[in-house]
Amino acid sequence: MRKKIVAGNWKMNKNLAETNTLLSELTTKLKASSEVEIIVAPTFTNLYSATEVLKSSGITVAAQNMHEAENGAYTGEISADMLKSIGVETVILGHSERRAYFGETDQLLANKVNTALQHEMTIIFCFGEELQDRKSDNHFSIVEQQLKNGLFHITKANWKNVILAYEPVWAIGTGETASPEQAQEMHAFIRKTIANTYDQETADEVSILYGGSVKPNNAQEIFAKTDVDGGLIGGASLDAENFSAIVNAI
Ligand code: G2H
Repeated sequence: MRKKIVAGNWKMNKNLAETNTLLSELTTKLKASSEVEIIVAPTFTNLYSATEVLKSSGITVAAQNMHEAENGAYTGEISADMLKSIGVETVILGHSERRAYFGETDQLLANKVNTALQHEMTIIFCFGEELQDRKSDNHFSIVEQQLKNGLFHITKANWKNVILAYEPVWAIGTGETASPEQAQEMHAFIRKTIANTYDQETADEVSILYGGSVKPNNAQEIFAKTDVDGGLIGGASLDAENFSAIVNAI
């Protein structure tokens, strides 16, 4: 059975006090369950306190990014070892905002993936096509390339540390959502691509999340699709009521 996962990507939102308030609201509203794994990704400065607040809540903490090097002269960057040393075991890599605004390429992401795996971290690997790719009917080949170039160098054994997040760029923070059918079609394609490259078992076991304007009013129909195993939630994860409703929609 694949894991159902709902992850909140808080992006560059919430200071320390706001983070603690939202986390304590979440711990009140959401109880640890074997049905769904809940992950939140506050910004770097609040990760340590988040791990403390969430201790024994069943909710885990992820970082939104990390550097590929072990350490060194990389002003402003954060390493895998630093994350692990404060109890953060999961990292989001390849979010479209990192790709678009910070020039993260497939090659760079492949290096970050390797570093995260060397540290036995779990990776939420994000990818997805832009609007022009979908309009020109290239969305499947773009997604396939992103996976092949950034991720498919890993071994079969490494897949136990990987969660995929398909996020069509045209649906991110725009209020536009892929229809449940569009999400299902792409998720099925992703699973088939993994089966062809690795094997069916690997494809069947990896959780594939959908991300892009998931809200309480559309989560249930998206999560109901066979190959959608949960969501990576941006805007709606900043409010305890909304995020809890989305978790409960699984
Ligand atoms: C996509 C998503 C979370 P939102 O970026 O990663 O954000 O739900 O605001 O579209």
